[in-house]
Amino acid sequence: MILAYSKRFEKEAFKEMVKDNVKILYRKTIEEATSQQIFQAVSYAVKDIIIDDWLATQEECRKKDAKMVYYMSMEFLMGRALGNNLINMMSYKEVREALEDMNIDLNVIEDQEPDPALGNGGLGRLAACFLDSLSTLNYHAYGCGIRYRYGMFKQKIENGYQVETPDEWLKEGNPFEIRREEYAKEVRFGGDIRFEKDPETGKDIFIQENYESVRAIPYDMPIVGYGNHVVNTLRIWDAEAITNFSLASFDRGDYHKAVEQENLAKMIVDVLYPNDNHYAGKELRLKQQYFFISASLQAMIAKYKKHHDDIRKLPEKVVIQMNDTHPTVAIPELMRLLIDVEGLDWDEAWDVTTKTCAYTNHTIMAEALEKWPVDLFSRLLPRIYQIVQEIDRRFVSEVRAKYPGNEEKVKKMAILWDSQVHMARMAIISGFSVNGVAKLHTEILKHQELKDFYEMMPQKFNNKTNGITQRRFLLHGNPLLADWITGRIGDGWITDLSKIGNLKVLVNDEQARREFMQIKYQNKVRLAAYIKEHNDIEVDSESIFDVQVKRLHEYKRQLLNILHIMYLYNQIKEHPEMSFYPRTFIFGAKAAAGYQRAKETIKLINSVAEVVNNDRSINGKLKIVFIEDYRVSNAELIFAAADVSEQISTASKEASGTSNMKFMLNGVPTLGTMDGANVEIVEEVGEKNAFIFGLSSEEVINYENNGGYNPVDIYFNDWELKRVIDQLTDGTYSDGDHNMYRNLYNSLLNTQCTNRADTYFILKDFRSYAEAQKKVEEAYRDDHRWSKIALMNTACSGKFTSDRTIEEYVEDIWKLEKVAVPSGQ
Ligand code: 26V
Repeated sequence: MILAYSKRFEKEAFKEMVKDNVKILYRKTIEEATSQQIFQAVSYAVKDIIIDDWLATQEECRKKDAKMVYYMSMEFLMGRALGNNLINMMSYKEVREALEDMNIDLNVIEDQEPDPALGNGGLGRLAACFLDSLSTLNYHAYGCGIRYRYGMFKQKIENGYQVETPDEWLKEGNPFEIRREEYAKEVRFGGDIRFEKDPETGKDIFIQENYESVRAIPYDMPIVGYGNHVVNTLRIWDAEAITNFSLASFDRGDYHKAVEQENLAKMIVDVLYPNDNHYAGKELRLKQQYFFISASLQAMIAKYKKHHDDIRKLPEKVVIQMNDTHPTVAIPELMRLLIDVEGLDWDEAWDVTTKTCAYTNHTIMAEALEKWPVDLFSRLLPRIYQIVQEIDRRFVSEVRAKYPGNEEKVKKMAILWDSQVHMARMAIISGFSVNGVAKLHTEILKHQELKDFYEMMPQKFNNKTNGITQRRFLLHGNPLLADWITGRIGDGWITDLSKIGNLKVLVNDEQARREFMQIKYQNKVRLAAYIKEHNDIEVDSESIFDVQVKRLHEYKRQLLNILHIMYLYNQIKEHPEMSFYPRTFIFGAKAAAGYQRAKETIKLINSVAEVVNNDRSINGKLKIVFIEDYRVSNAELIFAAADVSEQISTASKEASGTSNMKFMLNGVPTLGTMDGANVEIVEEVGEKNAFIFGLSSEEVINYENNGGYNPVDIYFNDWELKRVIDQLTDGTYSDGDHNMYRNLYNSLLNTQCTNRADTYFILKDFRSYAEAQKKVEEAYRDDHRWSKIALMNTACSGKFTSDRTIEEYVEDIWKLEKVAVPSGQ
């Protein structure tokens, strides 16, 4: 007999727990409770069971004194917790049956949970996958971030336009979190720095005066490993005012200060900045960064000192991974804590800091590079700024020693340059590791963007190709396929995705392929029902589901996709007799609220959809669906149901991409450029199981550096493409309005608009994209061939698990040891 994960998940016991919780929380019987109340009751029951393992994990890690990683990130795009926790506790089916006994549908209950959307896109979701893998692989880890009151905005589509509404994810309370009042920390901003000599030691003591401060209060969320009783912690910080004055005797000054601090505290954690790959330089953003970093590092040092007395040995027990430059103030803040609080001298503190911090780069987009004006930075963080100056001073003299007379090097490498603090430079100079997120991306960093640093310190650079967790994106998101795979090759793939390669032998087994495609079809029906419910559009589940879901950004080229759809529509209209396999083009994308062209692209997609979907003359051959509020929960349905994975960024611009991997895992071939991790996907699956087109990254970079590309030449030489582009301004998709898409039109053709027209080579790649799309259609018409392609994609996806990525981080950067945890029951 297989033992239950926990006795408390056994049917009758679990049912009792849920009933008790409904009674205690709501004074109701299970029959009277609403779905939301049942969700809360079930979640509390699950949390209760998790807590025993959580305690056991802490205890084991303490006993073993295992080194741990602090994964510092402004974003954790966790997605819903209930279903995932049940999956990882191997109790999803038991709980589903227990609830069925009480006439409750677990799917409905799961749907009550808001998506904790504390992230924008790839970078935040990667952090969430990493936490899942860390726990599953028995490593001790903390995720540290911010408990934003409002996460990523909710997207509504009104009249074709994106409308943002607040994401009130905490409205009903979060049953999985625990507030840890006892670990609150104070964080100080602004004021003046005065220094005194310590009469005993003669050392400088730095005293901050006239500052504002807030209290940081941690909320802990459990991160449950798969089937191993390991529970790590995601610690997200809330802010409160420090009210240490007496209300009875307040004078005006105190009162004003109190109100100000109250406001500061509220504002700091109020909202996640909804920008992705675009840096805006907002003061509040820097406050957020310092707030969670200072609190996390204070907590980290306090935890270390509980069981260790030599702070110089900190790097033996902890490592800090900085998720992009957003947490880079960790470097000067750690220096400050070591020098000003722990009493180390500069060299000792520098030794500790540089052995503790490592940096991951996630983008080469110039507009995403984080830089802070010196006046803002020094006003907000006066002591931190002094430390940055000293780090910079020492580094610049190293550069001058190494490259005498070469001031160009200083200009390109100094942390402080042009009255700005360059965060990536600080991260590279002060960390012991710099990694990119896919092979191609890392090569571009080494030889283009970060060339000077690579030349000076090549040993720091390494690649860690991203990955995704198969637990959420297959086991939870695609239960039919997960069961089928387990039936065929056993369940080893759940914790060792390389085993999925055992499916390769089935590629010539017709029966197996038929079953595989049958599951795909059922998932398409499931998504079609979602689309019917949310968009009121009927889609044909027999048509090709061609999907592009990701943040809306010009470099990701949703515009190329929709222009091509406009082109297909023209063709079908012109040649009604032409053979054309029915297609459903599915989009999902949020645009940053202030990103005009991105928003225009959403409107364009919806306008084309409106025209095409209502044109009865094309017999439903083309359908276009824009899925509102694309997020982790509906993503799971989408990946499972897709036939074609659109990964069409301008080569060199997408650092890695991770949706490409989620599609692949679910048996979806890539239609894409040789960019980011697409390159490695093709390497794994083979060219004949992917559809590749477009300029290479070398070609793009070459045009960027040397010129020689003029989209206007293409426009005048390709009348079909010209017609599509002209349709942007001739009123076809705008009820006669000639200006609605003028910006998009200009972005493609008008040099005055940007430094170069068609910055992202849409016209250049158009024909090659259209060709690749034709090949997709051809392949799809051939059932045999297509089912092989689909199955091969799943079978070759083993490399792209975040488990592999995490093992590489552990081996090359973090040097952690595994911790075994006995069941906490
Ligand atoms: C930058 C900024 C600038 C300030 C405002 C908020 C904000 C938020 C995010 C970013 C940088 C985003 C970088 C990013 O998400 N990169 C993506 O990282 C994925 C995981 O490594 C990777 O798969 C994607 O290719 C890459 O675009």
